[in-house]
Amino acid sequence: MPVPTTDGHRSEQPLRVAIVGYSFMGTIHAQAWTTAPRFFDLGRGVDLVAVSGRDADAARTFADRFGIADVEADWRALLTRGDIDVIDICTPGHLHAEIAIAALDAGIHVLCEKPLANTLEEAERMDAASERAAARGVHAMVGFSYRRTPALAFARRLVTDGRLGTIRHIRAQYLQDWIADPTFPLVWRLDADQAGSGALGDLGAHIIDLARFVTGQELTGVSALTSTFVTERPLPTSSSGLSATAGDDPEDREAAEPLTGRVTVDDAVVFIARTDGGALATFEATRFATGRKNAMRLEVDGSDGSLVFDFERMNELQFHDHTLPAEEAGFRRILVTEPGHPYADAWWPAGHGLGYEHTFVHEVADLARDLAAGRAPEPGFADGLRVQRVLTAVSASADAGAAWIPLDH
Ligand code: SOE
Repeated sequence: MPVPTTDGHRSEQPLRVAIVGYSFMGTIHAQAWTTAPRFFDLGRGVDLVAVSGRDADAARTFADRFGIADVEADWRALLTRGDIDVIDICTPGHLHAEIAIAALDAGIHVLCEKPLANTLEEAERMDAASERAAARGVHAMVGFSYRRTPALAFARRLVTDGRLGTIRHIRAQYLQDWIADPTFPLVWRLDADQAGSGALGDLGAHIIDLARFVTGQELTGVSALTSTFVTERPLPTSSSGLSATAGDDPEDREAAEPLTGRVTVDDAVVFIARTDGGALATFEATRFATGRKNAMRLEVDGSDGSLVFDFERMNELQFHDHTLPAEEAGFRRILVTEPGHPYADAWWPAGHGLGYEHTFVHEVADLARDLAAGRAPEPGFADGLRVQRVLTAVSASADAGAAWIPLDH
């Protein structure tokens, strides 16, 4: 179903998108694709052409919810239909490489959820495929959606404009608590074969990318510790997004105890790092910070000022201008909702604020505009690969008892 553009006209040639995966990320991406052309000038509409997923009934329900005409049981069918411009990969990580490389080789643009891959080897192959494709005008983006939070895009602008001076410290945390209960079931995000890693890849990847995005610096070495606090969990009977239910084996209702399985990923990670700009950095990612729901926090301290951000107050940025007289300086709260702030003028009057889903709307809007202009979108697979190198070094360091692992970008 073609979606109207901001000027109310139906474009003759909408951007035709297929989504692979229909759970939490698939849903928020579908919502984003549907909303983006209504608020941003993409030069054309967007047509959600097809969805692909394992469970045909669930995929059909998803398709009906978003007005998507076709359900393909096998994502490979998307490659040969000839009516798809972008494949949007919202699957668990173990499927990213195969789908992304096949799509790019077939001449179809790709948006791929983060982390880019489950292994460095996969990420390298994906980056090579994206370079091959770019030479033919076919592009790939990795879904580090938080880059499109207005306050974080504004933070980057302040750093780029020199308002922080020389960066000395980066302090990044991503704190959630959705698996703190030991009876929470063994969902795919807790299975290394599907997810690659745990809090590290799921949450750590975001804050590594954000540290790079906001400061423009790369990590040059890491020393890390990880922990898995709950090693055995009940098997799920159903799951959707971050919620799930556990129960008896449906095949054996006589079973006295729920069947359990082993958690094969980290529950939490902490690591220190140095950057190529001479800063010291600390990172922490956990799903066990009770009371913290989506506390993605970033602090940056520079010689001329400091920034503080917390996604649980995502419309605000704290800024201390250290060049002011001491009597006048101090952190002040900037409400990042003025028309001059990134993305803000597309939405509501100042102070009315945005939410989690808007970051995804901004992501697909930027992608659509870049594709229309023939530009490579950011972050590309090269960014995903850089983050993957850090994830791999963090795992290697933790395995070696917090050994220092240098990184060569
Ligand atoms: C789960 O921890 C999760 O959904 C992540 O996978 C997303 O990337 C993040 O945006 C919210 O939390």
